[in-house]
Amino acid sequence: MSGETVLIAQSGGVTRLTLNRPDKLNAFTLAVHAELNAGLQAANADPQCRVIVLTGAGRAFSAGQDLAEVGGPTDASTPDAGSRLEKAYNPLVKLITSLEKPVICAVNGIAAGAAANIALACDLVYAARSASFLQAFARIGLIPDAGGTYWLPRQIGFARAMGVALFADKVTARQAEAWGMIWEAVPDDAFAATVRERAARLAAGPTAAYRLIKQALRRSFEHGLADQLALEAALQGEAGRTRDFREGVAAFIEKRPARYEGR
Ligand code: LHQ
Repeated sequence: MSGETVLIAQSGGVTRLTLNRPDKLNAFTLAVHAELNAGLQAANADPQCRVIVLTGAGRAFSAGQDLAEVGGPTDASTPDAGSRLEKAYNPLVKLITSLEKPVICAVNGIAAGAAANIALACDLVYAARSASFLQAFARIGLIPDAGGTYWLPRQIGFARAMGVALFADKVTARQAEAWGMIWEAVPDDAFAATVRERAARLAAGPTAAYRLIKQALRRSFEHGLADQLALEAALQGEAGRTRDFREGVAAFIEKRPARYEGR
């Protein structure tokens, strides 16, 4: 199933997608977009997959758009930056936020440009302590895209969002964790094992409920309290009809670990 630019591996309910252009710091080309899109859609549809992990090969997570592919504004043969967003990045961000399974972004090294913001669209971000996040855009005369202007003010607040966008300095993994931009910064030597353990833990969990938790939290951005309470009631109704809920309660009463099936 793996393509040339995105490696795909599955084991124990976890589908791992690895951006694989390490000599170009896993920069995004149209080929990467096509393979990543297909891989994510396949994982979402695959009943064997209960958790998705997105990571990068080599020393970077990704350097964002491959700048050699888009060229400069004077090159009439290259696509307009806005249309590249509409054709490739915006669909990718919408796809990631609509996936039914938990998506862990394992930021193994620098995440720059659009890649930093693709990470923020994922459900949980783990970063190696040596990794960093770089809103590189203003360095080359662009604005944060791929959802950056949406996630940053919500996750780290307006003042920090403005600072990281205008100065375009690296945000370290520990700073990102302290600011609430990511879930956890993990020491480099424990990074791979930690991501594996967390992914396995989620894959053994009540994944039907995870789908509903994701919907509830993601849609909260659009809602006032009354609408959100109504949404919780509807989604909880659905969760309460799952086999996993019955199993969770039975396991609690019988004082044993639950065996969740994800339905
Ligand atoms: C790269 C790249 C890269 C190509 C490193 N492209 N080769 C959307 C719509 C349309 C238009 C534009 O953009 C967007 C969204 C965006 O993502 S815009 C932002 C694009 N990304 C950047 O501006 C970041 C550019 N890269 C960097 O600033 C540095 O490479 C960082 C800080 C990420 C890492 O620095 P170093 O660790 O010093 O590595 P390096 O710069 O030496 O890079 C290693 C190689 O990777 C090198 O190739 P070479 O053949 O010389 O060894 C770089 O040219 C290549 N590379 N980023 N985005």
